[in-house]
Amino acid sequence: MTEERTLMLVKPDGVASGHVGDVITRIENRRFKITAIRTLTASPEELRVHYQQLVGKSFYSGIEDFMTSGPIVAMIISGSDVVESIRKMTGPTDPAEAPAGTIRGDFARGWGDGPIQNVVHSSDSIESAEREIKIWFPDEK
Ligand code: YYY
Ligand code: MG
Repeated sequence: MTEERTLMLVKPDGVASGHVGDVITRIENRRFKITAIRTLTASPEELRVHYQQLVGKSFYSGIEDFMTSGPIVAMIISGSDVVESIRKMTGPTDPAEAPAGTIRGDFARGWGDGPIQNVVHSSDSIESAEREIKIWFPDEK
């Protein structure tokens, strides 16, 4: 049980539908600490670094259009085993598959054709978290 940190983004659909507070409440209820938070609109350049493993995919342009379509809220969350815990709270990628009780299961609104709109991003490993934190919080150590 080591102290670690992760990155969460509330995506444009989560901000537009008013779920920033719900997401923060869930994080705090689990006794994790939000150690940095900012609202921003992502640039295509930042997103290409963030989603570097998806840039070559046919659906990437849809992800870019969606993720740059409105403001997002970026957070650094700290705590014991926080990376895995926040991934579990996030739920599976496809909101139609996401169980009740997960952020995606409870708050995603629409799915079907086009980019998946699944409310939040969370880092999938400690290494990803440290890489992604540098993109959205360039002044953080
Ligand atoms: O980590 P997670 O967000 O659950 O999924 P990834 O496989 O890393 O994909 C990142 C992001 O890309 C996903 O949240 C939605 C979007 N996406 C998509 O729109 N269409 C796909 N077929 C795969 C991923
Ligand atoms: Mg991922």
